[in-house]
Amino acid sequence: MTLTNKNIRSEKEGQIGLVRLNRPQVLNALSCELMDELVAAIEEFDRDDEVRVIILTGNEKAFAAGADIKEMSGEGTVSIMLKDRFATWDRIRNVKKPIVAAVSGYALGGGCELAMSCDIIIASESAQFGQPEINIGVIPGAGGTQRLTRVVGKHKAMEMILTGRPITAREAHELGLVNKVVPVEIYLEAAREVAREIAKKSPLAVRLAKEAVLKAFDGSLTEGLVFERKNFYMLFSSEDQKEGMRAFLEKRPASFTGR
Ligand code: DAK
Repeated sequence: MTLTNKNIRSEKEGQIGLVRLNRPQVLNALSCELMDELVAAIEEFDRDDEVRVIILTGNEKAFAAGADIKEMSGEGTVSIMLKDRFATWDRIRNVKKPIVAAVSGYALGGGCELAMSCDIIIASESAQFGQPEINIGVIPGAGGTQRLTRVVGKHKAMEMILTGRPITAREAHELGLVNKVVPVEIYLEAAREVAREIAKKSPLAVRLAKEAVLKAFDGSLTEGLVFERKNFYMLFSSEDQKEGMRAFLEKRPASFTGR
């Protein structure tokens, strides 16, 4: 069974629920509409008793190049707070079944955060992970400062978040951000392989194991996310956010003033 929405495709492969981001013209930029469709598809597989593991993927060139900058560029602090888009992202945290991210190409900004919201990450050799928000005058807003720091440690997270420079799949593997790096031709198959292995286990044990592992990250993660959100919202009052996003859309270097 294959379901095609405007921005995603989802199909059931026996016990695996496969969701593909499908906005290739903008490197799978995560628009609000795409996120709504994506989360609805994941939740449907989470409810489906036949499905044991969910795989989330993009295409060879891009897992996702981040939130949709065009959509975000006109936002101010109040408008972006009122839209409460984080509510959609939070729903991914409540998914009970394991989610395997199969990442090739760009996993940047919200794309990197989306991969980190999954439970296992299989990367192709061409994958690159990064938090480049600093280049457009903002900071990671969907958990990047918290999740990346917990996985790779303070100094590497600082370097990635403050310089905006991405890392290769191999570096990500060395840092423990990625489970496995494989040639681009087989990254999706490698994700299926691990999904099939997990699908053989007791679904109840898998569910409780996932819940318990995530507990190790919780507690102050919630506080951290609230803190990060406050700062993220605040930046939408700045001239630098407007300039950074405008410069990206106009394909020119940004000129930041610190205001
Ligand atoms: N948004 C919108 N369009 C994008 C995009 C993005 N993030 N990334 C790429 N595109 C578009 C480009 O504008 C271009 O469109 P056209 O010019 O063809 O119309 C098309 O995709 C192809 O991109 P390029 O021509 O730039 O392709 P290149 O191969 O030259 O470069 C690149 C690839 C990935 C290096 C480059 O596209 C790039 O730097 N992209 C932006 C990466 C980035 O800064 N990502 C972080 C965005 S901020 C939130 C949740 C999450 C977030 C925020 C809020 N809430 C719940 C409130 C997350 C924020 C972010 O992710």
